[in-house]
Amino acid sequence: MTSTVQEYGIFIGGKWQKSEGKRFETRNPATGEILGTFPLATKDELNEAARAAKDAFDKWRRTPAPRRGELLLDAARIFRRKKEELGRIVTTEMGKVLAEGRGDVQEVIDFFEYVAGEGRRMFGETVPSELPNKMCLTVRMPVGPVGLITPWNFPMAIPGWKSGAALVAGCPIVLKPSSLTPLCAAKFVEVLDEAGFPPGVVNMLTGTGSVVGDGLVAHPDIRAISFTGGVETGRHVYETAARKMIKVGLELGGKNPIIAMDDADLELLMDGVMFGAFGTAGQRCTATSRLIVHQKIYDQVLDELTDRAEKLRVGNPIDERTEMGPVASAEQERKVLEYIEIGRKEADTLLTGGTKLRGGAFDKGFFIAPTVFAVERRKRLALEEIFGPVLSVLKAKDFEDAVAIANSVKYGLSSSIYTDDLRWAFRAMHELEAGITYVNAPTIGAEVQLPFGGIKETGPTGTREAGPTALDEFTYWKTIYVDYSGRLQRAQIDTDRLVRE
Ligand code: UN1
Repeated sequence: MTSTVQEYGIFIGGKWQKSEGKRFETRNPATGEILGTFPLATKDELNEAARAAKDAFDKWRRTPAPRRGELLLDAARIFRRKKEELGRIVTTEMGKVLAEGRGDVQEVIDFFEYVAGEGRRMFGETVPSELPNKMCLTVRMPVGPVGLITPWNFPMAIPGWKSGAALVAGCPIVLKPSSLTPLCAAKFVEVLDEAGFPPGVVNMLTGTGSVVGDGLVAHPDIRAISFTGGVETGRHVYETAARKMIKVGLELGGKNPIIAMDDADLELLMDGVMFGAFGTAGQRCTATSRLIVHQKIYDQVLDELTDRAEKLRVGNPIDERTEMGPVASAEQERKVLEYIEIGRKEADTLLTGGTKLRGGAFDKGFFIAPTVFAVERRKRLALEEIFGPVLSVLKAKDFEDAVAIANSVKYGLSSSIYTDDLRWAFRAMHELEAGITYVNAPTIGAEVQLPFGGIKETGPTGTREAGPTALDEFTYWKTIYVDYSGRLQRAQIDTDRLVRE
């Protein structure tokens, strides 16, 4: 029996359409099974989607924000109903373990519920005027149609963050998902469609970075871009957006450290490091990719870590017992193995792992053993983002040295310290160069009601997704002055201090 592979289209103006473009496949990274085929949308289709978003803008911006929020709440309810089905799709297409696949969907539910409430807040300010019978206020205005370019590692959650904020703000969206996870994107858009967003408010195009991604950033009708991905692509997006003089939100990866002080609770530390480093097979922007250990506990930590990493159950992520799945693609596998090779060449000490897993079911997928290297501070494994199950352990003399190592990279997304000493904890909160600092918890696992983003090359434009700050990417501030005095009043000139009549 031949099973037919489902063909998906692009979503423009409220309709699924066939595309003129060639097609590509999406596969399960654990088994190689083909999950569907998707179009490489063409330049014309991109223009059509941008046009649909532009045409929808006027009505959508005039739809009261609480109503826009209600549609997100409706979508959240559908996500809740379909959570198991969608979680399994995340796991099947992207390779994270099932608990995390469900978590990916949960993050959409959480954020949609949260940001729907922004529809009823979206506070501005009222500010006193220096003149009598005059009022001043600020309101948020939507920037216009926006382009959302999303990665494969959170194939529901990140489209959820970006679209939830854009939609409640009043911006129609054109979503361009990663070509590794188009099925998740299609399922995501199906939910928004079912929730009943008006035609043109939600659009989705699969395709190449050069046609769809670049095309979106450069398109004159697209008024802001929100991008999550690698630094080099981010730089290119930033430059193109700058030439067009539009807003751009960038979230570009990390080399996130956990500092382990000599008073750290070791059991707690090990649980945190294992989850932070090998959760999602290390493929989170927030993944713990450096463990910076106080010299006094260094040897003990290395021993424990090696032991724990060797016990981790790697396998098909759809099996509930699996603790770590494959990496997401052949390309990812190649990149991670390349870094392992660099570690070997640079004479870093390989403590465990360092190989592609082979034999039986492993041969069908992209499985890499949980890998731990002891690394010196100036080595490439200590500085560069790997985005895979590879942890670099570094030795620090004391707290100051640990912070210096932590801050020595070009990234600044997440960070963490394990200690029971308040002085170290509070100093770390202030001194770690990162958008997020955890105390006695790993670098992953941000919650949606708080700002998420980084500094340095992780977040050069200073935007923050999630939390109340999510709206900043998609709105600008309008300042309004209302003079009800009935005469011309001149700021800075009519300086009489008292009202006399
Ligand atoms: C990412 O990897 O880009 O904090 C996002 C976390 C998740 C989000 C990660 N909630 O680990």
